[in-house]
Amino acid sequence: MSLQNYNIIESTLREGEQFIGSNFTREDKIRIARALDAFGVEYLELTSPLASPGSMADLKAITGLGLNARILTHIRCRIDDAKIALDTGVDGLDVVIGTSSQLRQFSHGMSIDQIIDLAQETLTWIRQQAPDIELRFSTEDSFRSEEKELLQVYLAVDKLGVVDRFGTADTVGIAIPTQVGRLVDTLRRLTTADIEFHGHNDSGSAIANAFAALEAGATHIDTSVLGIGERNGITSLGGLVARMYTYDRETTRRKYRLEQLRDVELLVSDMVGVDIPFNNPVTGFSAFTHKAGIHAKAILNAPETYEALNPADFGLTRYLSIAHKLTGWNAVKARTEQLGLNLSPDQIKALTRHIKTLADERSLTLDDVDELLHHWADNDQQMQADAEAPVLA
Ligand code: HCA
Ligand code: CU
Repeated sequence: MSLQNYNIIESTLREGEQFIGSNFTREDKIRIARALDAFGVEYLELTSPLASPGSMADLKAITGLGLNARILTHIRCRIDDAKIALDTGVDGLDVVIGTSSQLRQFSHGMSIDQIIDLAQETLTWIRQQAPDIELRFSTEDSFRSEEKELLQVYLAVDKLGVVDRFGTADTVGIAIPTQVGRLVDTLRRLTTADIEFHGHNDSGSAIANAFAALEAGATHIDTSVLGIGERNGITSLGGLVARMYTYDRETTRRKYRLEQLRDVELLVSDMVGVDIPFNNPVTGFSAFTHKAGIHAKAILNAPETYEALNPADFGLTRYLSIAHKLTGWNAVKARTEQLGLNLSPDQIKALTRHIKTLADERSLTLDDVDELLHHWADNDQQMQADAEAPVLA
């Protein structure tokens, strides 16, 4: 069920603001918010209004835009924070407190009992003040917390019946999918609220962990554009969308304006001064390139042979690379057809052999190959004879 009906909490304007390269102006935030809203994410999470006077004003500006996405802000588990956040017109509050021994010792210094008391007091107060607000309670560093203590906290909060959603956070990016699935499943069975997963990518598992959370019944996943956030960030929006698309193409196409993904990423990458990585899901520059002759042949026959994602769904095109020693004659033939040239199968095969020989000696460009194709099509007999001659050492 949640694999079709999940919600994306897009946190580029909160977690993403914690990326080393981020320094968003109000204009920037408004452009990002509008772009993500048009893409179709269900929620936008913004930095706490307590972070700075500008953060407060930015939050108010974005709640005033009238977007479809619900606007959340992220606050510490304190009545003083909540008071200020409730004044900004947000649709929901994401309340967080650390529960791992590391955070208890080195961050806020509280025991589990003190955490429970504070959570009960704060969450009950918020619910009394704002009966309709969407209220989430999360434990920071959930996956390094003692499971027994963690459940003590969640169960005590669940009993209050005041929160809509529990968050789980892999704050330092160490969780693996089975572990995420287990915690989400346990919370599903023992508590009544929705479940959110927020996963960092320190060990490269953020997207897989988000999927495992959904499989186990999570209802909300945190993302940021290109995964930007503290250190190397969290589950990326594009990565999650690619993961969900390969699981259920139709639902993903229905939920989100996939053809806008690249523009959203370019907008943010430009603002934070990074390039889209070459191996980024969907939008990395080599994501839809095919090189080996065997691959190229199958792609020409039926692209799905080597493509789990259809580039056209994302407004992108595939590219067959032919100017190299792994090339094959089917790919060369396709290029001659693209160029509208007339070469016989034998000529194309001979030309393919020639390209391979040349590529063994130096790197070739598509222009080099195109030039050869044109010469051969113009029936340059001398060139063909040279190509067929044995290569001298
Ligand atoms: C942080 C906090 C957080 C909070 C996640 C949440 C994390 O360390 O900045 O509210 O669920 O990764 O734990 O982003
Ligand atoms: Cu985080």
